[in-house]
Amino acid sequence: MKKNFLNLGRQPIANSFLSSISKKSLKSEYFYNLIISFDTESYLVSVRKPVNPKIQYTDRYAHRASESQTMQKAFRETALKLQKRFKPKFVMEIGSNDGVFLKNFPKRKVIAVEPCKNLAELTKNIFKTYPNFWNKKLSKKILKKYSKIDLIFSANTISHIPDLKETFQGIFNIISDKGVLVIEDPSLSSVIKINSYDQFYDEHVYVFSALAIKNIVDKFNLRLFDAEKISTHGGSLRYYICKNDSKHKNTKRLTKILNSEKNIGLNNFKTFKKFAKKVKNSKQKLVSLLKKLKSKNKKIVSYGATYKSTTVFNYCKIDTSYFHYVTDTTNNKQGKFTPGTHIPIVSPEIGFNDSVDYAFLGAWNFKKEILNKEKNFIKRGGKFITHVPKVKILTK
Ligand code: JHZ
Repeated sequence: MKKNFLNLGRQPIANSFLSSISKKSLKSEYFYNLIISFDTESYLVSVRKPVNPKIQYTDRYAHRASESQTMQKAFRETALKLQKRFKPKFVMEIGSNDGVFLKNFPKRKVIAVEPCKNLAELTKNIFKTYPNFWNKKLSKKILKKYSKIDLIFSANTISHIPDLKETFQGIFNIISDKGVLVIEDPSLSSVIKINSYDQFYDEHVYVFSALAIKNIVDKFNLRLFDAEKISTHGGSLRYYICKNDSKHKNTKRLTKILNSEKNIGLNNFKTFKKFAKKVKNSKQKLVSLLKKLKSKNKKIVSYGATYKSTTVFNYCKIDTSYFHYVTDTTNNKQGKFTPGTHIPIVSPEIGFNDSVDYAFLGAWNFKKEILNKEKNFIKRGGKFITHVPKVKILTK
């Protein structure tokens, strides 16, 4: 049974950066209610009413996975590690974005699946790219040209596809008997521990735990045989899945992770009710801190026009009355406006200058990379604000 535990209010599509804030474009802005629920049988945490993927993954998709050094390095290391452990003849990635993972493999050995046409365009001349949504039909189409796949990788994508049946039946069709499916997604345990409620937005239809993944894949004759904690996106889990009767042995570290999830109560509705209270508290603290700084005439900007910020800004009702603008390195976000709250987005070269007193870390998951890059800002007395794990002004 699905039980709701968190209401993050009226939200726009996290990726719908506006080109203009004319009356016409504001009128066509799409909103939905972001309500999060827990399934008491499968332990799956999900958006109660997912948005139609066709309005999310368009030819204007903004996120480029290569924008951070941290992610480039993480994907390079993951590719090497998987290559060494599984020695795949062929690798397929579901949700290949700008090719940041697949570029680490010989280009004749890879297949990319990327439904956002603008992203698929970026890689189609480098390696075989299917500009399609992942589903059973596509798995059959690929199998007409290729043999079964021994390594399927998908980072920050499986959690985005509402139809689990299409996802996993398609995977079951195409995975070889000895094959491995490797999934990475932000972990529910981290979200609960660090109160990163902004991991909930339209695209994150699911925030998985190992407990939930184990239950889900089991329904599709697949088996979770290993899992690993990774540091990306504020704490993620990497899941290793194979066919049910495959020889891959279940690992001790998987048992450890499953037990630790039970210990923190990821199989218990009460945990989520408690979390919802902490989220409300975080909102109050953030808004009162920003009000206080504004009353002292401080100039505050936000650093990184993340999808996560869409949740924070709209839930906390933070707009241009608090933030002058948001800075972001991504070309196709610059010159636009944040979804729902309409704060201008500018390049850091223009906006991250001496006039800024405080910068809210929208991209808090890259705190280390950003603090390292912005030493001069800190040296001259500029300060970062974060809401994760607690609302505070960073002193270091
Ligand atoms: P970042 C996206 O979420 C969407 P977002 C998606 N749904 C998902 O799951 C995750 O990614 C993986 C900028 N930046 O990665 C670049 C700077 O400006 O936290 C990005 O626009 N300066 C697929 O958007 C943004 O911040 C910098 O120094 O929450 C970071 O976005 C750095 C390091 C980044 O993901």
